[in-house]
Amino acid sequence: MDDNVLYHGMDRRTFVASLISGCVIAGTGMFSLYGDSIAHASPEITQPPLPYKEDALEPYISIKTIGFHYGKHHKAYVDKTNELAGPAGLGSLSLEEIIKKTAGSAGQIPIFNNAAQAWNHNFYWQSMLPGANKPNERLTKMINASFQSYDNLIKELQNAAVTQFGSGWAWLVLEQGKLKVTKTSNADNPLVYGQVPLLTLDVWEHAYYLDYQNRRADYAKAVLDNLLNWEFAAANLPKDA
Ligand code: MN3
Repeated sequence: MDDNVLYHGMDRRTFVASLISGCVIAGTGMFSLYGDSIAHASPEITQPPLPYKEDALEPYISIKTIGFHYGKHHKAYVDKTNELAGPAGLGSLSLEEIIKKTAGSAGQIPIFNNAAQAWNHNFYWQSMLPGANKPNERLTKMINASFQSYDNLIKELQNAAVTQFGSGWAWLVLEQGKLKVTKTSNADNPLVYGQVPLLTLDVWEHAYYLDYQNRRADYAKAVLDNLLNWEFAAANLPKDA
């Protein structure tokens, strides 16, 4: 075997010196060098724990849906991001950095899709909370300025959720100091448009099909009326917005 392959481009003397100084670690069936592993290591993107128990959003979202959605779909996006980002030289970046770095790059679509989906789901779980809560005074003023009323905002979010064609997301974002409702397709994400996401609603079929089958509107209404986490939205507002 070619030494250059085995030792990642280092000559044998450097390799042995690295071994002695403790800078070589055993990887999966082959040696990987420490310096090399900083540039190419698998990133350690982790799936944050759910902020509540799996049955906490019942009866609006069932424990069965959460089990599949968090335990299978979301986990798969995190795993795939870790699998793809390291070999692409993005191993030392945070999830948000991976998203921004790969957005719009034709050769990196699979990495972007998985990283953005991992991030979007992190954000989605936090966008919901069992038990009704309301926007604080600061957010209420901003909502009234942009939508005239809270009810109008909810109508716009409902409309975005229902009219998103195919898989995607409905969002409440801050753009140039004003609140705005948007929708994105598939994995796409407001971060790459310079917007600040405040809340999101997953409208992929896997988010609602077990509970609502084809009735996306009923799922959206149930979440918007009962589960929005306005404390999370307020915490996402920049201090100077
Ligand atoms: Mn989803």
